[in-house]
Amino acid sequence: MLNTQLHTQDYIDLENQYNARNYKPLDVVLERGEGIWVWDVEGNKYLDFLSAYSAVNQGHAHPRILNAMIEQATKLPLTSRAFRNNQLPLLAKQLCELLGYQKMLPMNSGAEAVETAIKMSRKWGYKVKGVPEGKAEIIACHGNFAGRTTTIISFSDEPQYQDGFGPFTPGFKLVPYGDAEALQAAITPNTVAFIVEPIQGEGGVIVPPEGYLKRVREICTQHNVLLITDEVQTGLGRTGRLLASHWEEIRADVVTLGKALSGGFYPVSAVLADDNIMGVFHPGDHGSTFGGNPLAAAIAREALHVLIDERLPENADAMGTYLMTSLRQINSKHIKEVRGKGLLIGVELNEQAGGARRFCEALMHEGLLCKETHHTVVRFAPPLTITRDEIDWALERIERVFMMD
Ligand code: IF1
Repeated sequence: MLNTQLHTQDYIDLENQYNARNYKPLDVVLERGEGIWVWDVEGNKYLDFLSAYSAVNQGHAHPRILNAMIEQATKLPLTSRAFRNNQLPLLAKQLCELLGYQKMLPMNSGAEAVETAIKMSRKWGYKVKGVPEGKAEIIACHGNFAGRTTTIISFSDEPQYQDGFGPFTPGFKLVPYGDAEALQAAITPNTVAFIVEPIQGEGGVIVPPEGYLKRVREICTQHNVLLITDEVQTGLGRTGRLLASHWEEIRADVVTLGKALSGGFYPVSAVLADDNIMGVFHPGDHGSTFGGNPLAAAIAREALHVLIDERLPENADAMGTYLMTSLRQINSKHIKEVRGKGLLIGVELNEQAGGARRFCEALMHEGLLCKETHHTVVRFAPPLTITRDEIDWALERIERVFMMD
């Protein structure tokens, strides 16, 4: 079967027949991407307003990252960590210097970075803080999202993410998001860490009150609790700063990164921390076959260079402000609130709007791809390379769609 003869419906049928039904994607079958644009198998062009959940902050198929990938792929893709390679040390130095940490630990998916942060803070709790063995507690927030592993879903409060997957990993406690005093009240002598997204993405693009992270930082310091910021989605320019926590000028003890760390070419994630925390890991304690492989490291090195050279956080800040301001001016009966930071924007719809999905489908027919979250929120997160003219192009279509009945 030559795939040049297949059309949209054929791919949908094949996927439905042979692939697990754990997603319900829009019925668009993409085959090519360049910058902010993607093309489907029928030749239709779309503006990608999701950026693979912020993994392609640098735009699709960025030529510089592509070259780095090809060059490394032809030389040496994988060594395993049983041997050293000549890419990982350079990525480690670059990432640590860029974000101001003493050490990094490379993994692949965002969930693995979070798992690593959890293991690291538990071990820090026992070996450094002196928490009795088996008693470590980690506090997270209601509405959190940090991935799909069994341990991570153990602290999810989204029923669907847990349903049928127990028994769960103990040792987690939830507090309301945006409420620093609730965190303070929940801390016990056995609390080792607080894990928080600077903006909750999956939770519906929830921006906490100003000063929240600053206060959280103070509380964690005061109680000798590690502050873990999960910047897998908000990190690397998305919100208009290199890290979203830079908006409040705070420095977390542990940072998780993923998604855009590779510009979308490859799954690459990392955890950052200083020696006094990362030092709890000794040879053999933790690892991954693919984590820190030379292909991943070469891609991530270039993906980071592109972010800086093209001033993508700055562009996200400027374009995000413009997009958000313009969205707020749309006079639609369906829109309840527009919120976000930089180019991570959520449009919350009214109860009567009939759900966000139909707006995403209508936007797709207008040539704009985006994804609903939590049924009532349409999320807008284009690549950070987007220009003002391109935002105007999008706004014209967004406005038309939000004016429908
Ligand atoms: C899915 C949303 C985005 C994340 C944060 C860790 C991870 C994620 C803050 C794990 C992943 C994803 C995964 C993807 C959908 C998605 C998502 F819709 F759930 F909310 F991005 F907006 N921390 N987010 O947002 O990273 O292991 O996936 O690499 O699971 O369907 P991962």
